[in-house]
Amino acid sequence: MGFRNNATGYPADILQSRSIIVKDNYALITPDGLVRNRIPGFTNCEVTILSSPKLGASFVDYLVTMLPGAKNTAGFGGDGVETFVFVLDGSVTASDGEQDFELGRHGYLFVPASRKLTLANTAEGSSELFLYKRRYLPLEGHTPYTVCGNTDKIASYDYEGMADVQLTDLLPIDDLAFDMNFHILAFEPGASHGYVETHVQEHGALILSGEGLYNLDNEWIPVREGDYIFMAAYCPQAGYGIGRKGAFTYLYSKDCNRDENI
Ligand code: UGY
Ligand code: MN
Repeated sequence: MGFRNNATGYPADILQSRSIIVKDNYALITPDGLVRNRIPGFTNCEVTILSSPKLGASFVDYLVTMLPGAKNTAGFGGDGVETFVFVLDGSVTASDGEQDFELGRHGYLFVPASRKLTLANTAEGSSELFLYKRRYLPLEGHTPYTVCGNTDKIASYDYEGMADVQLTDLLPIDDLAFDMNFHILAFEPGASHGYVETHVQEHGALILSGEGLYNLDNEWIPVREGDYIFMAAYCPQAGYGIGRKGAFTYLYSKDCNRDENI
């Protein structure tokens, strides 16, 4: 159901939803309930806002369908706001105002808060993007920089000693200039976290493939490709890869490298 899977009009069954919203704690947002948001600067784009401060997040996540000819030339972020784009499907030209980057499927670009991100669809059809912005927390003597990559070309590594759980880091993990990172976790069917995490960092997670059983504040919830999960600070969290659809993988953001204020 819903505009993202072209299933509008009367449903075959009663109205129902798998989405769960517990503000300031966690949310499961399924594709079915998403609606279009018109955002100034995004021309020929269908934009949906996922996490936002209204949900309890310090960041904003978006899904963007760039229709043929779509662009954002006004620029996204900048003036203290860092941005990140990940290509789920299709191809775009992304720029940090100084250099253009051609991003294909699973390509990404991080643009530091001193610059704006601009976008143009280069696919013949539509391109699907995951987009992120957050106010940057500066650290004296450290300056973040533009990072471009493609997750199909980055080596993953065993997650906390478990070979059937693979972790990929999208941004540098050894540079204090970065106040957040993006990662991909991939669980083979039957694999899981080693413990239920409880931590101060927040996550926005988009499930890229497979099915999982996810623990959010000690509720076990089935999730699958296309679902989006918000985990607020201190929300207990863990997952199992389940189902017959291959690895359960998700792209997620995590704040890092900063102390908490008192
Ligand atoms: O890095 C993390 O905190 C990650 N393991 N959390 C998660 O997958 N929910
Ligand atoms: Mn975590």
